[in-house]
Amino acid sequence: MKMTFRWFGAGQDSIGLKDIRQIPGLTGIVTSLLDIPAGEAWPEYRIRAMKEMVSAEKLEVEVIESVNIHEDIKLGLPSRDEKIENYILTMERLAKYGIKCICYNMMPVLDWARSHLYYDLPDGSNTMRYEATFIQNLTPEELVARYAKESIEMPGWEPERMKKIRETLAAYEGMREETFYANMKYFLDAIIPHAEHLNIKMAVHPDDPPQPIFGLPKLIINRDNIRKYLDLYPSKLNGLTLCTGSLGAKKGADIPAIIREFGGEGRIHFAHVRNLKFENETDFYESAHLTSCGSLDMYEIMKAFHNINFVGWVRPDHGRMIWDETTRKGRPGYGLYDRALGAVYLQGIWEALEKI
Ligand code: DNO
Repeated sequence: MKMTFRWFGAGQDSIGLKDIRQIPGLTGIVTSLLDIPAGEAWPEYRIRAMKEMVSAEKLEVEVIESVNIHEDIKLGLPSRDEKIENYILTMERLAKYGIKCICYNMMPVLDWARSHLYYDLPDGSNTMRYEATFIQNLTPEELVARYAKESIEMPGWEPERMKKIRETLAAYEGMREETFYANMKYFLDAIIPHAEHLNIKMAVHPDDPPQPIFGLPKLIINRDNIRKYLDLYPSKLNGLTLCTGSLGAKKGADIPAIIREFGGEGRIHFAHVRNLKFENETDFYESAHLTSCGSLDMYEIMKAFHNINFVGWVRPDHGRMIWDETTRKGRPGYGLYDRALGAVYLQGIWEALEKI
């Protein structure tokens, strides 16, 4: 595996590449050009500048997280073709600068969601939390306003997207699951041949959390639906970002089995590895990465990756805010220290697995 770290980009992240570089064992970062709206082609000069900035710190950038999918594509609107063409242009330009994997998601309207962004834990740190009834009692606008007040910005909750939230939610009303799958297939049919030609691994991220919010369809949430999605275009380049925290937020999900099944077929390209602690059947908070801190068995998860000889990219995922980060403005879940501890912990497990 290659251990990486998420960096939101110049001017978009309070954490610098110089700090990230000091985390032991990292090969590189995963990043994006967050200011470019979904549906537009990424200009080559921007990709080049990003690449040069990261290379100057002796870090690699081989994974983009994310190139977002425009809502018109998910909804299957006639305007999707132009957005898909732009997506392909972006893929071509990224390939030219050494990008080997693109993470994206098919979540309708909202990327990941939490009820609390800075939930206090007894040890003085804080973390993100998901309380299902809390979210159900909010309107979409109230949730967006809550995030806007508490955070500089949630990745995936870009202000431009959120301005049209009511309109976009309405567009999904009554959409059947099969229509959604057909729209995804239309997208995959168009882009995967280019991914094959460019040798770019496409890695869809599961829906987070794996339960409906505001009545929106949530499809990529479990083993069967992942199978269905990957079968829409049976190419190795149509693969998965295995996110333990997203799939693992469904109680009872067998993450190691999912890793063995899809990883064994070479369909897992990128992994987000983190833990969470269940409070009841649906609610959880995001704990430190250690097995002893949460509900997921991180040793079994890493062992499954080891069993399949995983050579793809891994990153620690959301961390708690610790050591005074609580007072610093930052993107929820993406402070420096707890994620750095996570990166080192996961590498420790890996080293032991290599030596057993
Ligand atoms: C949250 C992230 C997601 C992820 C996208 C991928 O922390 O894991 O926002 O980047 O869903 O497109």
